Amino acid sequence: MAAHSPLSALLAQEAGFDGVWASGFELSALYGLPDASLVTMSQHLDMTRAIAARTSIPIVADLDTGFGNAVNLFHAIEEYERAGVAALVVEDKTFPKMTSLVTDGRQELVRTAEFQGKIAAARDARKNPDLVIIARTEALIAGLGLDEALSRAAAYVVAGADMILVHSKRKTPDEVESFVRAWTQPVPLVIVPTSYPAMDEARIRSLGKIGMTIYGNHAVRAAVAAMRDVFARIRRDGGAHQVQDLIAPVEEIFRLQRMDELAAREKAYLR
Ligand code: SPV
Ligand code: MG
Repeated sequence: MAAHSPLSALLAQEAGFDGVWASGFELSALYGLPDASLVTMSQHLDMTRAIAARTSIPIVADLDTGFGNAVNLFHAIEEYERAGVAALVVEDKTFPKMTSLVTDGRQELVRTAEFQGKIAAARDARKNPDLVIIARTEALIAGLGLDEALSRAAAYVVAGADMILVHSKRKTPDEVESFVRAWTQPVPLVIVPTSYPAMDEARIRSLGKIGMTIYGNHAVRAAVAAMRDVFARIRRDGGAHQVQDLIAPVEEIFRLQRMDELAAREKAYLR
């Protein structure tokens, strides 16, 4: 499940998700900015570190394009590995990137060989061989077709990717399903079925080759919908007297903040 903060990551963990997607889109939205390489690596890395400090499930970090070329990516991998992530996703777009799901966005891809160099750099940069390097192809997002997406993904496997993320903005699962059916490499796939939610987990499992599903932006969208509702209600009613059932009790926020630990420490150390 996507997260943009330690709090949203904690809620994802409590809901039972296997991992947290440290999403670039979500963090950009949190700053009220487009997801177009405007939020810096250090901003995203700080958020990722803060998530790691408050959660115990694996973090899949969204490195966008790697914040530059293969040398920038090498540095990013070292930093994110030190931050404690379990997996990293790097996409084959040019830097600065354009967010994937926007209609008629400028979607430019780097050359296949250049991206292979990035995967090689990512592999060499990691110290722990269990750090999962996920190569993401945006060929379908860029409208380059299934053959280009398959040939790029195969080339990224040759370069050493542990998994392949194939992204699509079709409103139906057919494009991704065609990719999955045609995929013959011994490397599992990752999908982000945001624009094709008809692809539910039962359908994903039945395809057999998908090792990870990312709910890409549902945390920030849920937060926006909930805040908008409550804010409108308070404006409409001229007070907060009707929203108690719509919002979490303050005690629930205390629990998420671990106020009990604070109280125990006060008791133990304040003299
Ligand atoms: C993100 O959540 O930042 C992603 C998924 O990369 S998407 O926004 O669909 O490209
Ligand atoms: Mg992203």
